[in-house]
Amino acid sequence: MKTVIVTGFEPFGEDTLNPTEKILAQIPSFLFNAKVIKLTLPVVYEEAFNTLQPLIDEYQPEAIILLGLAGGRTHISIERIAMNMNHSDAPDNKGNILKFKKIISDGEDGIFTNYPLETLMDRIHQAKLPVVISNTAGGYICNDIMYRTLHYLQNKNFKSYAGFVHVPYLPEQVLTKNQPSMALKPMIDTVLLLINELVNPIEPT
Ligand code: PCA
Repeated sequence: MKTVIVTGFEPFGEDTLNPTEKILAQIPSFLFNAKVIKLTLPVVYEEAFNTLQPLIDEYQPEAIILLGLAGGRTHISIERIAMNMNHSDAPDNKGNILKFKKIISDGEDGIFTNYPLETLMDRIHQAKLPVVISNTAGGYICNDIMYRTLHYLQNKNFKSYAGFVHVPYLPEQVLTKNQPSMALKPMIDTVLLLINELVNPIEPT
């Protein structure tokens, strides 16, 4: 049976919940002929990837879908590229603040997701889901794990699809803040669609 790994993150910074944990709770453990491994990761540089890596080795999954919160964004966004740089004012959940710090000292500057973005975006928009492509995953933990994951797969010559999806705040997170939000349902629908498309790809018409 094919396997998909879907990861979310614990809350971080001033936010007491992370929508990605709620998404994971709603994704079945078997669907579309695939086993779905769900994992919540610590918001800590490098540790997030180190938690994921044994599962990549164990399952050599068909696809890896990394989810994170990007508070302030209006749309669900699929990240095109991870950069080889940790740089953020925000401390991680262990208090580390990293700036101007390469993730892998001899790694390439950037690594593109290997998702078939054009086909995926067609399917997503046919399903009327508000998803865009983003050209930056930021300089914090989400970019860190996306870069490390893609770099690891390349080094190991594993053929898994891997990419990162940022989601906006949930409505309950912006009750007193003037920030955009999105209901949980379209987030879940997007992840389900991604699982299906990546595990059972249909040739583009
Ligand atoms: N979002 C953060 C880290 C954890 C999360 O959900 C980010 O965008 O880097």
